[in-house]
Amino acid sequence: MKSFIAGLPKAELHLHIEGTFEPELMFKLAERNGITLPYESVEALHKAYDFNQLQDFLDIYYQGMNVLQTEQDFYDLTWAYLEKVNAENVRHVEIFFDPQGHVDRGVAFETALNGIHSALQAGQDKFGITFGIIMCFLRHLDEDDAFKTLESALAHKDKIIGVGLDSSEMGHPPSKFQGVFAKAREEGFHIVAHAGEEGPAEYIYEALDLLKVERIDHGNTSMRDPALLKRLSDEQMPLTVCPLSNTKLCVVDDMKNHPLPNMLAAGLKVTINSDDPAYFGGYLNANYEAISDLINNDKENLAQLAKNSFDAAFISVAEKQRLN
Ligand code: ES4
Ligand code: ZN
Repeated sequence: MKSFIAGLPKAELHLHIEGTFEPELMFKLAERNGITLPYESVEALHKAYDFNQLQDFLDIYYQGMNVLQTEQDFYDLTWAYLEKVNAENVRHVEIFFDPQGHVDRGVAFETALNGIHSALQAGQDKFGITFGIIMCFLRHLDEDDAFKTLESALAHKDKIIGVGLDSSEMGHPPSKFQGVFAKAREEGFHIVAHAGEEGPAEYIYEALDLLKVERIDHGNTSMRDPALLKRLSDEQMPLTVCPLSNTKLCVVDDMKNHPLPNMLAAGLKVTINSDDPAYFGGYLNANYEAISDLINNDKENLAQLAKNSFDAAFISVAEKQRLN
């Protein structure tokens, strides 16, 4: 099954580039930038990756990204990810970055964006991996801050295809960002949002109705609402599901109880993704492997999930057919 999964052409649609920051590279860049990490070793850092909920992870994730200072750092981070997924037969990536996580500590929007973009361009040239960049607003910050971030992005529409919403979900519903997403839509950006990872099904309705998302990132708590499941199925609204993230952040208590089979039974357009692979213990193939048993190691089901990843991507029909 491992080799079948490895051989499938796949797209990754839910990946935070800052979440691909492996401890080894973190220590290397910390040294290059004269930063002392609050951990003695790679092993000590690994040991800190023990989370009971989303916020536990986010605290460590924001601490880790402090090491990223220069355009070269962002390039090296992105390049390391591309080398990994190229070996996994990932053919297309749509990756998130968190501009506010950098700008708020004095690193220019362009430093992050240009480093990420030039590595993706090099990856397309060398490996043939096509790409899009989606910037996410941090939902724990206010809407004014998101508006400022959107303003910064307008000069870079050639490099940014979409806008998303991430960070601490509880207490920060999509409705808080209705205005800035309306503006992002007017400006022609694709729209996605994390919803229903920890937050209630109500947040998924808000993402659909108020933000007018084209995909739901996670969407797990839709399982509690049959009417919502019917709607997601009727609309064939893609869900970017992240199995290893779900168990690592205790959204799901055990992979045996992952809702994926029920999502498929409900007719949802599910895709499999890695979210923050350096923190959650596996890249894309590992996420497919994690759920393979749950769908009886059925090759047709696995191939369908991979096909869904192209169907749900922000690419033309011709590209979907070429890549899949
Ligand atoms: C995230 Cl797993 C997850 N959820 C919400 N925000 C995030 N940012 C990075 N990873
Ligand atoms: Zn995510």
